[in-house]
Amino acid sequence: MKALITGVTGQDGAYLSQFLLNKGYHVTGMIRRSASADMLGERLRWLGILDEIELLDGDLNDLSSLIRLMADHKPDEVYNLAAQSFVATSWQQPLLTGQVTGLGAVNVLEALRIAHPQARFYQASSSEMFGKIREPVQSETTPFYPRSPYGAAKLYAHCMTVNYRESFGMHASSGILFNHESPLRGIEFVTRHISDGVARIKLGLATELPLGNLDARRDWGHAKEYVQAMWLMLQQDTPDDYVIATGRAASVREFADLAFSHAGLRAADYIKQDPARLRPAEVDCLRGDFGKAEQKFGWRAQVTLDQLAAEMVEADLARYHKNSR
Ligand code: NAP
Ligand code: G4F
Repeated sequence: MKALITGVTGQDGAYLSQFLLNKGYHVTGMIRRSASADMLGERLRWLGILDEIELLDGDLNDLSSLIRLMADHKPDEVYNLAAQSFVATSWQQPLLTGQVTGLGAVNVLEALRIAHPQARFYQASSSEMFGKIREPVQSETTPFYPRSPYGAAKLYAHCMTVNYRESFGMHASSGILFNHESPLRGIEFVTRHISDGVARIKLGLATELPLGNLDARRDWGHAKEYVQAMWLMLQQDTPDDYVIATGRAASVREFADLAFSHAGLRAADYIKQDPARLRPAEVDCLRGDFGKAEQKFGWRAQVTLDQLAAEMVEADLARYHKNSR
């Protein structure tokens, strides 16, 4: 089996590559041209799989590169994970976010439709589409109300995935994934910002941790488990949309408490409220109903929030120890 992953250098791309390699797949990752090409595969290197993946140039904004990839490689499965994925940045760069996160997905769908329509397609949709939530626990049937340019762009990509499935009979599925984290999470996201901050404070490299809205609640799971759900969706005979979540929600403050206490510290002694980190519009609370995924293909999250926080803090402590040697 051959898989093509866009966004292969990101958190999910790295874990999905590892998962598919273990299943015997030939994995091709699309990477965009960068002057820092030697730094690009850092997460893949961390997992020890960089040399096992075929990396090819392409960009979500460049339809011709996508058509060429589909025509030349004819992958059985295509996972579209590439995006401008940081919500806060989407207010600073709304047009780029729309182009990459929204239209970019349609470029991939078009490339497939033109060059290789029989491939199975996965779109990385997001719980951010629920935004100002219409139901306390969100499922596949909950109405959407995006609260950020990122959420709006993801919703467009999501609707187009459904549309290509219904219009052209393509095997296109959309995973509405709630927040998922890991030691490979980008440092700009709150859980990794916290685990990195805890490590620096523990090692005497910092004295405080600036944070924005401490009351925001998220349904945080472990990325390693979530990429399995992506694959399971594409193994179904019929394409569909699925919520992937743990079903539990915790606040930023609660996650910080877990992370600090894992290092033997008290969060309240170090957190500093930073108004610059507040967002123009906030998503207050997300909590997902994963019942459909569990019923259709037996997926359920196993890792607890405490285990996740501990793993992330340990990994950041290890990174600083390694760098200081
Ligand atoms: P991530 O770590 O931010 O990775 C994003 C990837 O997209 C990177 O490989 C990046 O490449 C690539 N990319 C950005 N712009 C591109 C372009 N124009 N052309 C080609 N590649 C481009 O994101 P993630 O956390 O792994 O998430 C994977 C996907 O799931 C994203 O679409 C995200 O929006 C979505 N999602 C994530 C979560 C979550 O909690 N993690 C939840 C729901 C949905 P560079 O390395 O070159 O920057
Ligand atoms: O970690 P975050 O930046 O993730 P956010 O905005 O929920 O988005 C992530 O999850 C989405 C799924 O729902 C993905 F689609 C998206 O790509 C991304 O992976 O922020 C989480 C919460 C927010 O409410 C934010 O306001 O944490 C709050 N927060 C408080 N202080 C902070 C901070 N967020 C960040 N990044 N940094 C802070 O200092």
